Amino acid sequence: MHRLIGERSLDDSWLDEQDARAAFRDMVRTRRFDERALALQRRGWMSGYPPFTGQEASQVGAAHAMRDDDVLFPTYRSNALQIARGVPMSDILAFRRGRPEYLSDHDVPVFPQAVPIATQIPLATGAGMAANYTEEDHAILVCFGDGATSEGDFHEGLNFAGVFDAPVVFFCENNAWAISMPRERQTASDSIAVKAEAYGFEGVQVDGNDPLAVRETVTEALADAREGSPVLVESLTYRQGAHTTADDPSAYRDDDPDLPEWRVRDPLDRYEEFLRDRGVIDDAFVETVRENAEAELKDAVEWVEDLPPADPDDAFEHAYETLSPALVEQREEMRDFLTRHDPNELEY
Ligand SMILES: Cc1ncc(C[n+]2csc(CCOP(=O)(O)OP(=O)(O)O)c2C)c(N)n1
Ligand SMILES: [Mg+2]
Repeated sequence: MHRLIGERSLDDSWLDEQDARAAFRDMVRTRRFDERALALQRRGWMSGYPPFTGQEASQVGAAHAMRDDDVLFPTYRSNALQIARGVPMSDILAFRRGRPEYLSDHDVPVFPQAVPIATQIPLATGAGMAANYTEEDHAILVCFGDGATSEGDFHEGLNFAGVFDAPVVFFCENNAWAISMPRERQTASDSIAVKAEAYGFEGVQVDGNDPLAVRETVTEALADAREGSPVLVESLTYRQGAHTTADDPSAYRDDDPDLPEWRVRDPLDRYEEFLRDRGVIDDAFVETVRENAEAELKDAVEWVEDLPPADPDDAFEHAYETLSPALVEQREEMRDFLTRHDPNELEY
């Protein structure tokens, strides 16, 4: 398997013009989505938002490597991956406004976004083991961050996958930070990829800011997984913005991170330049892609604004068949609070 980092990136040998344009289109779509979602959050449209800007190449590359029937386990940070897989933007915006996920009838096999760190990893391994039992040949791609690798769930999930030959690609987006915790303080290992060795399968690092390299790597990894060899992919990328809209990164990192240029440089600018240099895209193409993304977003936002308001009681649904007494009490407290406050007047 390749080790695709740094100067070997954006290699012409992986350049299929049609696929390359499709990746560019999805990177523009998702970048506009992220910018718009942040702006909407700022005016109180949703309570909080975790931006992914800087990780578009990583997520679009992985999405384009997946087969239609491959199953995705996303996190709160993987919106670009979901959108590039075919989840409508409106579903994700509605979710962030308190609606159940995936309101539309899209047919992307995707699990709910995991917010509790790493909990999705053993579930994804279980889904892979289930595919083995039922003799289906789809694979699973599970997303998580560098911080998730310090959780027990990460180790349990990878251990089971190794022992039971689960068809799973463990897709770790190493964006250099877990909120305020830098990668060097997260683990003393040389890399995250190297951890796969302990579970008896392959780990690989890829330049996560190169959509072609990520696509190539994840395609190979999914093929191996289907053959019974799970793979851990460490996608080296960078979180350009805040952890979430509730975070202020200036409190813990300066503007000049100690990372190579390819890692911190904007992946969209870098990729656009690469494609323009080779005549794969031009002004007219870029303009059309931007206009289409804008129109798609406008429709998505309007669709969500036309929905009836979310029911606050939904926050207590879907986890337990019968609510525990403590949760019943919390729901009463919330209902009482809402009789005294207008949710639209609350400051987030
Ligand atoms: C089990 C659990 N512990 C703590 C948190 C609080 N928390 C939210 S995001 C986060 C950091 C995750 O970092 P990483 O895995 O690198 O993902 P990133 O946010 O960088 O995409 C933490 C500790 C949580 N959501 N779940
Ligand atoms: Mg991280």
